[in-house]
Amino acid sequence: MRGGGKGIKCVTLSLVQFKHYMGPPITTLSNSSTNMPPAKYSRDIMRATAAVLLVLCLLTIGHAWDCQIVVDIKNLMQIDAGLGQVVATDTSQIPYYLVGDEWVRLPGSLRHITVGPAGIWGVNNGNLMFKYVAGNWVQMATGAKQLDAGGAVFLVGDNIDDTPWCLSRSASLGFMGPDSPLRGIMLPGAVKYSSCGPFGCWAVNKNDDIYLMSLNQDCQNNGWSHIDGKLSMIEVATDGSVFGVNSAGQVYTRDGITASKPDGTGWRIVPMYMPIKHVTYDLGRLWVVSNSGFTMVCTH
Ligand SMILES: [Ca+2]
Repeated sequence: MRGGGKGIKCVTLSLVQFKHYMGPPITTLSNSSTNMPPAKYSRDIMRATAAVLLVLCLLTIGHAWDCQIVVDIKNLMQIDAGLGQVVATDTSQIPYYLVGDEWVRLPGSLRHITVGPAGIWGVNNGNLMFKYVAGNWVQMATGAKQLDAGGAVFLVGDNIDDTPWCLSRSASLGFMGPDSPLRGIMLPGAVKYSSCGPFGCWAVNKNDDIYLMSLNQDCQNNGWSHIDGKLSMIEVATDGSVFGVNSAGQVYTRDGITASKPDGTGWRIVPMYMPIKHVTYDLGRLWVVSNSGFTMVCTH
């Protein structure tokens, strides 16, 4: 399936118009002997219009994503990709890890899972937080609603009251069980979903307002900066790319993000044929989960 978006539809439309302008209506005009010059003029205008439309649409297609439905998994709740790995949970709270085309079931029951430089982490229905260690889940003492291992060194979770916090690089990498030293540092503000990358952590609050914070490996920071727009979830890739979904199910990506301009330059829509509830990006692949339970992987 090509779910890449308006670019494909646009070319189809312009070819139909092109055919329409170059076909029978033009001939009819040309054959009406009473009015040759205007007919030729009209034909030229129409040709030019069709050509311009075609060029515009080909420009659009340059930004389009080509999406394929992932047929081997259904009813995903959420998906996360990082460092070449892909993990997901479904609506029955079963965690999965992608191997080849096969979605291998991981042990336990989770409603949120994340993979990245900080390892593989998850949260269960009771807001208990776990790290994947030697093929099993070991529990961390702190509760969380959602967390992200996508930062270069640390992860940020959101407690059930939306209080964000940060685990230092040494604590997140070194965590191996209940006896590990644990120093979570509370962050200011209230966020419902957050995700970290090499140039900072992005978050959204309960009003879908968007914020960005830069943290060092010991969680030192200068607070949140407000970013324009509204999103209901947001994910940062290991390369710093940012993708999010708004309450209408539209997917957006942030343009112009660099180390020296971590907030980028503006939002750009990623056209999708159906409403999307979750998105993640890693190594050229955009993974999306639709409201209706389809999972698609998109490239461009
Ligand atoms: Ca992530």
